[in-house]
Amino acid sequence: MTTETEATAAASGAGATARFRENKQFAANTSQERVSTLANRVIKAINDTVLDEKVTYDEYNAFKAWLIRVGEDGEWPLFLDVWVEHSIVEVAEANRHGSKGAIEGPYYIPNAPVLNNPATLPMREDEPGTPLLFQGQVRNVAGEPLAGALIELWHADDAGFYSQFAPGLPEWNLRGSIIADEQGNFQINTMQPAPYQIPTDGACGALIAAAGWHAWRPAHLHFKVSAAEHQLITTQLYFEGGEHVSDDIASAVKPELVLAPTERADRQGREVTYDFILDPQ
Ligand code: MBD
Ligand code: FE
Repeated sequence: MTTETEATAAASGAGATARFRENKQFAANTSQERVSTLANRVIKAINDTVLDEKVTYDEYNAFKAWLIRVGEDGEWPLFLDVWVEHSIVEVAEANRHGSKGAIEGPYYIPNAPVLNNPATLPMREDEPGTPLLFQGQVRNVAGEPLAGALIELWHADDAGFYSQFAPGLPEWNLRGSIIADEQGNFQINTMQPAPYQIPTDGACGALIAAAGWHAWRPAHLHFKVSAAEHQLITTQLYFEGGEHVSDDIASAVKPELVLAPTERADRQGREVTYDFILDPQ
């Protein structure tokens, strides 16, 4: 048993909440009218549920207690990113033509170490798992290479844990910022991630258990890809045939985002090619 298995909901939730506060700027200039419209709709959706489903006082109090616990466990980022963010992405990319986007999730950290191409993500000397060579090109929608594009990649390890959100992992384990070459090409060596399980000991885990759902996301790689004068895309890639590719609890899998790696000629792991296409700004 490694120290990673001691990861707790409260620790990863508190980390995700603190990170969110540090990183995000909020839409402070939203009009009164817009706030009123959105708040009224959410409140109405809850009231409609109560009336349609004839929610009892016991159920209302269980709901209230659960909401309080979500905050105590620091799991608002996790809850929202698992059950809401996929719709935000759908709205955000309605008019984009480049590569499909996917949810960011709660575990992005900006300013990971910059690595020149070809790159190897920071990892432990004895990092467990199957080596994965991830390579491709960044282009614009006209098919022209985007020299010097930035590919930020972060993902879980072979046990399903993210550095900085589980104990016992080096700070930047399996996180890096890779600069594509003059042809927009990149080659990144990493380790195949494992599926991710929502912490079972927090408020989200309690909801999942009470509802009889499963707690899993398929194995995935997270990306932010950007280039001058182009729209940044946030996306994820998955692995064909992997567990939970067809029933991701976060509803974030799209067919265009499923990779089919092949065994490398040198038999030193697997490799796959995927190109990122960015829309103009
Ligand atoms: C993850 O790794 C993730 O990507 C999302 C969206 C939610 C929880 C954990
Ligand atoms: Fe993730």
